Amino acid sequence: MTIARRPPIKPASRVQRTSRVTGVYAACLSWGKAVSEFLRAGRSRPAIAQIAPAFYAGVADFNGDGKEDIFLSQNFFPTEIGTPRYDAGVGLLLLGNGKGGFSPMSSRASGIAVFGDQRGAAFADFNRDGRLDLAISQNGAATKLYQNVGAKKGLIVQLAGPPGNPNAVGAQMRLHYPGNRLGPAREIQAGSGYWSVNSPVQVMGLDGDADSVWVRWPGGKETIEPIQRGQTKVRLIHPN
Ligand SMILES: [Ca+2]
Ligand SMILES: [Ca+2]
Repeated sequence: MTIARRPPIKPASRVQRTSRVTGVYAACLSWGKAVSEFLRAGRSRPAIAQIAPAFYAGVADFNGDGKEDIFLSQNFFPTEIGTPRYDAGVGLLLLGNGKGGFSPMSSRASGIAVFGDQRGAAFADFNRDGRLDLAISQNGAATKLYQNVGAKKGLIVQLAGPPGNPNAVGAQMRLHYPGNRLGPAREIQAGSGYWSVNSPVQVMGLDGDADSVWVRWPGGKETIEPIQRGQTKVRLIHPN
């Protein structure tokens, strides 16, 4: 893995101006076991993750090691009169160890440095190279798009859902490995934080040679799709 030697993520482009604040949030208690583990385990919650409020906590495998990581968008500028703005964060990537522990990456190591009033964020593999990319919005400033250049490539999984739900929102998926070992669960969701949504096309990090993809579809049906060693993408269709 090259993540320690060069930044895994680099700025790709500025996208657009973002929204204005319409509410006040102390912190974003987002979804996923990874987030709940992170919030529950004080020993795994490093100080740098607490130096500013976070509006977005996204769970995905940003370095492609098969273990879920967390990205926090940070800061909050429009505080009440008499309270200084919270501006100590630059966006924080925390690498998971698969056991509920998370280690923060420095901005220099991750390549992520957003100095403004961060709000929503979303992940997607916009260039389809098997590495998950990240967009981070700011209140009153440009949205930043970071292209992941250091992650190990993962398996791109696209689901075709049932009528009325073409992206299979609500589906869960896990990679299966020899020895009946399962990777972390990923869920397709229709919202991922403040005015943002992740791509329904998932990049599943590989922790070895997976042999199949397990999916629990909206409605409860379960399928197991074999995959070949070295396969880079798979498209699965809802079992009507
Ligand atoms: Ca990871
Ligand atoms: Ca990518």
